[in-house]
Amino acid sequence: MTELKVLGACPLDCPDGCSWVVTVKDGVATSLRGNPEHPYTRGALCVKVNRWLEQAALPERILHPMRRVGAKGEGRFERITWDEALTEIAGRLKDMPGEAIWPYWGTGTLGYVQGAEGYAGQRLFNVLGASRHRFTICSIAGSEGIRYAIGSSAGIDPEDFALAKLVILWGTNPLTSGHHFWKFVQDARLNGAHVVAIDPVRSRTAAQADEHLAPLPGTDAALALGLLHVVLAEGGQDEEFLRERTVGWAEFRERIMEFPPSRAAEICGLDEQEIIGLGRRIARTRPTAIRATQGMQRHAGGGNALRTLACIPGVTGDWALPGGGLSYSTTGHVPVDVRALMRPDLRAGKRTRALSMTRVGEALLEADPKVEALFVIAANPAASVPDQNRVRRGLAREDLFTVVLEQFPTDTVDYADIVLPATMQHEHMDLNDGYGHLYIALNQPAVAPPGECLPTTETFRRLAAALGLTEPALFETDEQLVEQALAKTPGVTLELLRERGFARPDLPKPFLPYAEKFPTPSGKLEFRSSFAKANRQDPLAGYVPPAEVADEELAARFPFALISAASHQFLNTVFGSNPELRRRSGGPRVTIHPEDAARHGITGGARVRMSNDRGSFEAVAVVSDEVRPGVAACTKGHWAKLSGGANANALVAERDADIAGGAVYHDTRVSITPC
Ligand SMILES: Nc1nc2c(c(=O)[nH]1)N[C@H]1C(S)=C(S)[C@@H](COP(=O)(O)OP(=O)(O)OC[C@H]3O[C@@H](n4cnc5c(=O)[nH]c(N)nc54)[C@H](O)[C@@H]3O)O[C@H]1N2
Ligand SMILES: Nc1nc2c(c(=O)[nH]1)N[C@H]1C(S)=C(S)[C@@H](COP(=O)(O)OP(=O)(O)OC[C@H]3O[C@@H](n4cnc5c(=O)[nH]c(N)nc54)[C@H](O)[C@@H]3O)O[C@H]1N2
Ligand code: SF4
Ligand SMILES: [Mo]
Repeated sequence: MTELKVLGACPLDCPDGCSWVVTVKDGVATSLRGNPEHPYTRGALCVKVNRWLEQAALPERILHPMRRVGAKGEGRFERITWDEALTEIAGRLKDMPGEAIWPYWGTGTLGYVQGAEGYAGQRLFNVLGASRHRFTICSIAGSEGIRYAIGSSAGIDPEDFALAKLVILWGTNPLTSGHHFWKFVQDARLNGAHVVAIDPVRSRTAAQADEHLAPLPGTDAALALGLLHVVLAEGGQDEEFLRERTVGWAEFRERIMEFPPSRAAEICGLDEQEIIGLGRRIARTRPTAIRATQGMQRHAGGGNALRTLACIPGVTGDWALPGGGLSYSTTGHVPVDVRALMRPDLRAGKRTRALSMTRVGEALLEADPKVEALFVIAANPAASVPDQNRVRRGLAREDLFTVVLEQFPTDTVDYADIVLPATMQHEHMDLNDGYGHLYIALNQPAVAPPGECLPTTETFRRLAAALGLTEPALFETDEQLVEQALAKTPGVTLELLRERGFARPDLPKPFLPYAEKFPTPSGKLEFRSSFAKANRQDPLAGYVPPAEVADEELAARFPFALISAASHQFLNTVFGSNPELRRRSGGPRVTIHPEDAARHGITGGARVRMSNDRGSFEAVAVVSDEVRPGVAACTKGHWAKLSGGANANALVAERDADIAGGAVYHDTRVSITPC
């Protein structure tokens, strides 16, 4: 018997980017565990990925190419060979204008080689002159908002939270959405730090905090300005930092003065004393570290919310202190040569339109020129994109040719013309990092793929051949791709990664990216931003109200603001069909406050229907003061077809956030009635 330990990395869209070890006996993977050597993973994975090997062996795993035989949406297929599949796809693409093709990458894998970080297959789509894909689904509004203020969306190292004396967990639920961060919060606590959560819901995380503020969804920038008002009243600003290191302070100060705590309290639905209390604490506590992640920017004003939050450590001077500042994502600190992977030069200067991945309904039903071919790569838009009913009408178009590369028979697969079986992470090679730490990892294939599954790279190499293309860049191996991606990563080589599995590039610890300089045009933190001005945005950071949450007319018809945040048992819609994780999730649920329950005649355990003008879905009601009045909380990730035909995205609007076209999942008004 041979036994091997193969080092790999979790590919899922989670900040933690865990390193894992697969034990392989006689070619069969017998265990997959967290790598104890990895400073962030430290041996533990999570409730979801602990079931990875079980998931890989589920009987519904897609193992061979298939062609649709039923109506679109029905999910009836016949088995075909790879040759038949590729010949048919190549035949359909041959006479199509390039822009009629939309390669749609999702976040099923973030890998640089097989997934979203390097847009696996983009080289081929460049040669074809396909429409470009705008990655608006997750973090873009906040990233761009922070960039306006500090020049980059990459904040401080989450590990450095251990050095903070005040930790603010703002619109983030790490105990569910990336639990390895919690160790550093615990370390800070052991050193006497106070931990505050700001969340309309008493999430798993908020329940563990020392203090919890529950503002109305989408009002965080008003809260931030109110807190800064108190900081100024207390003299907690860092005058030297403001003078030497910032731009636009006089104007931003005026904006802060428009938000006395009484006004902020009214906008946020908070008690004025809560704002004064936290403002005073911020004024006197150095270093203060703010962890704000994607949840709080899924609102019409989400970009400016993150932008305004990034200004707080600019007023207090925390950006210059170890353990001070803000963390949203680390992407950008560890350089990976994405251009070398995607090769935009293969477009040969052709300009093509960009399509937003959160406006699928609009793009499929209204874009001109028409989208004629859709390639869905590690994505599940029928379940995860706003305005589900409209998305489905688009996917149901008879004249749309849809190819889905998948592992499981998702809601989206049901609309495919051709389904191509995809490998899972322990069956292919990839390069991964984590957007919540500073390590990079090589994922080595541990076992041979089951059935006829192929990695995304190999699928597109074969399609390029079927199309008769000869451009050598379309045929490079996965190993070559990894080497090209790493060419500019200081101190990290393929050999090193093969040996250890992961590496931290040459970055100091603690890591103070902005101790000396901000990567803005002025080199300073910009309260008044030249990037914003160039994008015709308000030059000054500030509060942009939520669209639906703050709409009083809408509130009369739809009294609840619906939040559909990360589920503890699923990762987006990945694991959504895993029987044990579904059982543990209890199925779709919605939590409302006891006062609201009484007013609307809803009892705990009853089936209820959430509705608005776009659609409806059903869930079991939970009545609890975990949510503030006026808010209803459910989770994302439930497959529509396993949940009565719809999920929360049947209710979410196809609307862009204030900055960069981000999605507005948590800015949704609904009514709730017993079924
Ligand atoms: N288990 C698990 N982990 C995941 C995911 C998953 O589906 N499951 N998804 C992954 C992905 S793709 C991402 S992007 C991240 C997201 O991870 P998070 O950033 O944690 O995002 P959410 O879960 O959407 O929201 C976090 C918290 O923000 C709160 N919130 C919502 N709106 C507001 C607001 O306006 N203001 C404030 N202050 N709080 C608000 C919600 O109630 C929720 O508790 O997690 C990743 N990790
Ligand atoms: N209501 C609501 N909806 C949301 C959100 C929310 O907060 N609320 N959050 C949004 C966010 S943050 C995100 S990031 C999106 C995610 O939405 P999507 O980008 O659609 O991602 P997933 O739902 O995870 O679906 C990914 C699919 O990829 C497949 N997959 C995984 N690995 C591979 C692989 O190696 N190859 C191939 N070919 N396929 C693979 C999985 O089986 C899965 O079906 O959802 C968004 N949707
Ligand atoms: S989902 Fe997140 S916590 Fe779980 S194994 Fe993957 S990276 Fe780690
Ligand atoms: Mo995401």
